[in-house]
Amino acid sequence: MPRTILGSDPEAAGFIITQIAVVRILIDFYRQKLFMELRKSLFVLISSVLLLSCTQLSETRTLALAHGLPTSHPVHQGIVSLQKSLYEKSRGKLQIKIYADGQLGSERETLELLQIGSVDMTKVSSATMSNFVPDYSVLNIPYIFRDKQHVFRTLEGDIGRELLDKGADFWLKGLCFYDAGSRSFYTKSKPIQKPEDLVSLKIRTMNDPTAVKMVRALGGAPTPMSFGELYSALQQGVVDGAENNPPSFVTSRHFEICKYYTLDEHTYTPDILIIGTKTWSRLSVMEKQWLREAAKVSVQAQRKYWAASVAESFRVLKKNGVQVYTPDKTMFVEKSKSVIESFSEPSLKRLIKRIKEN
Ligand code: EAX
Repeated sequence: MPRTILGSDPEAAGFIITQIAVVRILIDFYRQKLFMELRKSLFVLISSVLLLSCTQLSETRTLALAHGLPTSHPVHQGIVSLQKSLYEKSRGKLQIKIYADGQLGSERETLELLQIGSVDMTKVSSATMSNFVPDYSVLNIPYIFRDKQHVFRTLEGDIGRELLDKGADFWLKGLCFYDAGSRSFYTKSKPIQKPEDLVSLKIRTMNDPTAVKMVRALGGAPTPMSFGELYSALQQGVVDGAENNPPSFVTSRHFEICKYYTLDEHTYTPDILIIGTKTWSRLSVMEKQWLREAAKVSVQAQRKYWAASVAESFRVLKKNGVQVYTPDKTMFVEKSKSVIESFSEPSLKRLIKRIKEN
């Protein structure tokens, strides 16, 4: 009699049922496994998408900016306002890390680091810059500017723009100028009331041929060296004096050694914010725009810091017993005329003419 396995043989039926159960469990297991696998892949997919977008969101670029001034200096404060403004404009995507006080080297060394792309940005005096981009030397000619308004007008107009752009030919693109006021002599052992008082005095100059020529024309013995070396050079008598604007004289604490300051205001040598073209070319269009806008903001802020710092500098000088002289400038103007006359290169002569007529 035919019989169903189930009906006729309870043992066999039990075996089959067990087998079916096992198969079901196995199917369930594999289903679950498949589901898990799917879940896993989905998880991986979602997290990679999230991760990717987060990376994009948090992708920041930090530019290293090195300069030689102390952090109490108004030009440093201007750079801090650049840093803040850039952070705000880019919502933290483009940032600046500042290395002040010559931590990464002298102005000259820092410019070389920019050229090879090891440092991204710097702020130097246009005097130092003239060693790399010759056109800048005209800004350091004694008495080429009549007053600060003349300086601002020149630097804000075509001449300033052309100079900033010119740097790119030498891997040093200028972004903006900062106010560095006017420079005057300070000395250790005697006041300078007329150019003759400079005779036989060793005067530190910036590493700039025009500054060297000027001190020589006025009768002093020029001794070029970097700003960072100057305090101990004054202290040890390597030089008898130097020349600079009031905030630099004060924040460097050179006034602790030099007690005579003569406001002959021979030059209005400005400071320049520079970015290496190696770095500039790597920035996106947006990043370039943020940086340009932040530079503009910092120029206005820096002028205010500068004015406040000049006023404060004279208070500090007075409190510390520094004698400040206001000499008859015409003697200095006359004696330093040979500097401007020494410029014979036609393009520089044209530039000088344009500045004077500005
Ligand atoms: O660039 O070297 C100097 O005297 C400069 O005034 C200063 O470092 C700013």
